[in-house]
Amino acid sequence: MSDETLSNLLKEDRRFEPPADLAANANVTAEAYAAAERDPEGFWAEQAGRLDWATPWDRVLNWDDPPFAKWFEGGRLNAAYNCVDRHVEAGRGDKVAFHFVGEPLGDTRDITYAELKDLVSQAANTLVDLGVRTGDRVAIYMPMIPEAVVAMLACARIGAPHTVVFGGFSSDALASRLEDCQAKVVVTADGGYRRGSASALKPAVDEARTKAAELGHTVEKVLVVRRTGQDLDGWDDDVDVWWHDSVDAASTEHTPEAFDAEHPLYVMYTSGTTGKPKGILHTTGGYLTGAAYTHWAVFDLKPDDVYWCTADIGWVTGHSYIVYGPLANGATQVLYEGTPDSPERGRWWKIVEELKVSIFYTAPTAIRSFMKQGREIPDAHDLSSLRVLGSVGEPINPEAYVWYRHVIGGDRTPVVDTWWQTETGQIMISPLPGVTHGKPGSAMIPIPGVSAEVVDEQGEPVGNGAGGYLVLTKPWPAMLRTIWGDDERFKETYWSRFEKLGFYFAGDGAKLDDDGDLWVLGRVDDVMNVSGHRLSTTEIESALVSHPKVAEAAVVGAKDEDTGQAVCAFVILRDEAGDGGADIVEELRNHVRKEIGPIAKPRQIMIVPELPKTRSGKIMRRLLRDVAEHRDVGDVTTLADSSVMDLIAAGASTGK
Ligand code: 6R9
Repeated sequence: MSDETLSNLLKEDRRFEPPADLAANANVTAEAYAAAERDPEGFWAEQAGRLDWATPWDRVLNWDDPPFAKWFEGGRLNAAYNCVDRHVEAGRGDKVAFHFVGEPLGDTRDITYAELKDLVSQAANTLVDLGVRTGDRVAIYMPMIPEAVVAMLACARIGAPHTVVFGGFSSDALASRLEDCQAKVVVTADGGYRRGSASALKPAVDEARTKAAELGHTVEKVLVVRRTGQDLDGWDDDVDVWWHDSVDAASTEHTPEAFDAEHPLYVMYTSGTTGKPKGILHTTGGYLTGAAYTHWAVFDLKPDDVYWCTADIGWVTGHSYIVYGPLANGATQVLYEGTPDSPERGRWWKIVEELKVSIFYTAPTAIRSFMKQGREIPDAHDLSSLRVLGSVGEPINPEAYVWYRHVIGGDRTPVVDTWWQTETGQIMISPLPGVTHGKPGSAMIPIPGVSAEVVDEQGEPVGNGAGGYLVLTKPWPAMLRTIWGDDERFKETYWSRFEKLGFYFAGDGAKLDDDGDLWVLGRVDDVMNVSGHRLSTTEIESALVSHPKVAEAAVVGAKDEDTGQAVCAFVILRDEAGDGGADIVEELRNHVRKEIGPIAKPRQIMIVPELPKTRSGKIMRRLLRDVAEHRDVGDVTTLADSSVMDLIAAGASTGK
């Protein structure tokens, strides 16, 4: 890591102390760090005590055959029972589990824990009627409606691992996942509401079923929720079953069976750097322990909080922080179906105001798009109910962090920047809102019970003020257990790089500042090498976003004859900046030069209307690299909106 690169980040000197009342009543205190370090297994055993176990475990961690972990060996439990029934049995059946808000205005529905228990039991009975047995896989391809959560919990209740496929994915993506995990049943809906209109889902399932059949895999049944009422062609009476005909008619009695702590809970597909997506396997006891503990600790959850995580359940964040963590903790949540700006740009803030949301968890990309639109939009709403804000998915640029805290949080709310991955299952590195101060752009330190380091090529800790690879040095309960059907790829991808040391390689670059606080720099493959200097894409993006005219920026390294790689930036301007003026490109190039140094000055800056993003808001830099290096744009199937590339390519060819 070059000296210029490091010193730039070390310049951040803004600090935000925890609010006094939050600190005084915080769920976690500073002692937790030391206690967990003294006895990590004892610490996690204590956290597992948050759950109801039908049979207690004999051994907290079996790490005899690394990297294959077994947590809470011998223990048995039911995840759905823990997320639903036990709250009803404890007399909290009337508590709202979900305030569901559909995209069409006025389409709302509150679901209590008692109602959720009935719904999950009914759906579990239906899945059994459809032939699903313990261990069978069920795919879920749904909009963000309560039935999606119900379907996940129904699977968990009968021990059938689910695989949720994001509703924005194509039928090809769905087919390959159905085939890879050999899903017996698909749960879907006729469609969902997005940007003011009904978009179809069921036809993609029909296509995926045909494609899976061509690959030699037969999906036996498709359970269909009627959400939009749109016409459906191609209904197949032998396969397709309406939810309202089956689930609504099923018994609300269903006895949950306890499963082994290591029983598979779900498979979540995530894209690898190359090749086919990896099916990340999570199991029951350790995963639920990790999700429940972190949700309680990192968001300082209290019984009367109204919590809202804006992720889609097709992403791991939706699994850990809409379904398993919050429900295991008996929280009241908002579940919102649509886009942030439909039917108007203030929709999210209207929901926060109306439902008095107190904890809000979203992604930096959303924050930057609100910055782009200007603060008048959130300012028109009363956001005073908010007390903790969270960020996930990418490094949050310091300017976006400060804007989030100031404009959305009214400078009262801590911002927790939470680093974790599909593979980690739970938040790993994050401030604790009542304990740690906030530092814009830094994910700070590992939470209690988690051991992370920044190391060099040899696996040696780099020490404060230096950069390297982010590794996890001890097993943790929600860790992935393997890649579905591919133990070798699991070992190779995550455990081979520092095999002798037994470290988990996260694939992210990071640095420690002089205080020892951690800054995630993005994927290791996002690190550029310009004339022998290592530059992080994140850092140059943050420099661009700190310019008042810039809303969002994506930086890639493109091949360059002189410098090896050259910095190419794609920039979205804030609405109020108009076209930025005639000299905007030079102005921004010089701004980066001033912020970071001459080496980081972009060779090229393109002003674009949109950036290509995945469903979880991550910028697909691979596609931008194609544009920067004048190649045809490759596979766009995992983009949330594939037409974006046409807009960018059109801009690039006109030299804008
Ligand atoms: C939860 C989730 C994982 C990758 C991860 C890293 C990036 C996530 C971050 C962050 C910096 C944060 N990432 N959170 N980078 N700061 N707070 O996003 O899972 O979709 O598997 O992505 O996302 O690069 O390695 P997943």
